[in-house]
Amino acid sequence: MAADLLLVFPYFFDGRSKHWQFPPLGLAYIASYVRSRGYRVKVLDCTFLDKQEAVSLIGRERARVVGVYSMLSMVSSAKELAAAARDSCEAVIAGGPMPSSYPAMFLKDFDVVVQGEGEISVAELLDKMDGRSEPHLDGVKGLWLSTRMNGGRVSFTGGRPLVKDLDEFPFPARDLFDHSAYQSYYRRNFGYTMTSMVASRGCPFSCDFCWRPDYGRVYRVRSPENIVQEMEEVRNKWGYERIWFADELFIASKKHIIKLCEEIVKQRVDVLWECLSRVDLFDAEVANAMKKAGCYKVIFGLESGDDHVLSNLMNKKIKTSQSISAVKTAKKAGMQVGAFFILGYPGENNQTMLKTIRLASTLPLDYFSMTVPYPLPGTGLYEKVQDRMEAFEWEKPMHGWDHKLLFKHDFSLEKLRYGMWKAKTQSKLRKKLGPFYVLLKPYEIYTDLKFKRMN
Ligand code: B12
Ligand code: SF4
Repeated sequence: MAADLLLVFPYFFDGRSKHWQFPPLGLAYIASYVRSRGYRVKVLDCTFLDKQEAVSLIGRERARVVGVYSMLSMVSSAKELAAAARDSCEAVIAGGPMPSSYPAMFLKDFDVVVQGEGEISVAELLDKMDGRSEPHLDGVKGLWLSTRMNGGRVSFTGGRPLVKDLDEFPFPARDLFDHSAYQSYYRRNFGYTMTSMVASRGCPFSCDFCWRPDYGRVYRVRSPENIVQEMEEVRNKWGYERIWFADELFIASKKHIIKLCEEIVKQRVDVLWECLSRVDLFDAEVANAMKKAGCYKVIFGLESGDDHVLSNLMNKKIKTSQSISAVKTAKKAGMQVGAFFILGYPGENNQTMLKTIRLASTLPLDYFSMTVPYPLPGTGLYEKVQDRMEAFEWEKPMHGWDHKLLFKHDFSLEKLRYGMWKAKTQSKLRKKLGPFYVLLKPYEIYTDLKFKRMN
């Protein structure tokens, strides 16, 4: 029987890179919620498919409503797949990070754009189409209605209030995804299996470069019992060995994280996990509790090695002394430590960038990524450079050395790439040479000078 709702993840993995791939949790959450209201739901996850296959599966399914996810790197394929669905369904709807921040960009190709948290908006939309409630879509909050759906004019039905208690949502519908494909990809490339989970939604901070329109600044967290129950399911039912917590702010309160760790230990969940953390919320007590509960890796958003850049340009509200202390504390607790840095934030100079390069290469990090600033629509960073934007959409995910400047910068991409290469090289050499690294100090001074001279 045809599905009431077909949810499409329009991402086609090229198979060439070796990066993380996860079933999209947003779609899995919508699927489980809508299913709990009695609708038939299917998911078309294109990660391991090719486009032709996806197009013909959409046509064959003939679902009543087709919902397509989109983030920055998927706008064109989301639109292509929407076009493929158009003739065989009653409505094509869009949702996810890009449609939430730029509904107008999707209203030509889609009938409805769902802005923000999707579970209840989609369920109420299906109720209308199914005749369970009176048919006018303007009664459903969080929808942008296209001209086709609204008598020739675009309209917005008003903001969707956030659900207060996240425990009310059923766990994401993992049964709708092909775990064997994900797991064999992980085994082949990493030697273990890992999938993602989210324990909270939203973040009360306002870092200048960070984009969060789906859940905004209101922070909501699931109860420790509810989180641990899902961890058990991921481990025991789906067989994943590791979990990556994809939360924007995994550690927001010491009390909560310690309770969560105690619950994991109490329930004896035999799974390793990793998460992101801010440095100001991380101390020895938290680190030890996390390690005991199976956290083997923590990744910090350190961003810069200069306090002025951190507070005045990035609004990160941390200091480099806190970064250094958090990394050391995590190492002492026996965790692997990763970090993110941004090099060349608008307003930076040679000195501040060299401080970042030095911090990244001197801290005892197991891994770090350094990128150029990426202005995501809707952020302070984007506002600062919007009149200098040269490219907008990222056709493909950008990793490693693949970076590209999306705006006309005071620094060349070549200089920033050189800075990133210098940070990586210095860090490798320090690790290799230990105390003998002093012998390479002239090399560091020479490359500092070269970096300064580049435009
Ligand atoms: C996990 C993750 C990844 C994973 C995998 C993605 C996946 N398969 O899930 C990895 C690590 C591979 C990844 C990579 C990238 N990511 Co990413 N990623 C995330 C992260 C941390 C969590 C996503 C998640 O699971 N959220 C939890 C679920 C429950 O929320 P949700 O997805 O928003 O879904 C809700 C609503 O959006 C809505 N909704 C979602 N989908 C749909 C669909 C329909 C039809 C409807 C109606 C509603 C709806 O309802 C959902 C439930 O409430 C987010 C940040 C975040 N916290 O959201 C960034 C995020 C989505 N990524 C982002 C970016 C930029 C990237 C990269 C482009 C970065 C790069 N290095 O190049 C790549 C591109 C990858 C690709 N494949 O093309 C940005 C997107 C910004 C934007 N405006 O589009 C985000 C928001 C991070 C950020 N703040 O910068 N990412
Ligand atoms: S970077 Fe992290 S702490 Fe800052 S606003 Fe984004 S999610 Fe919150």
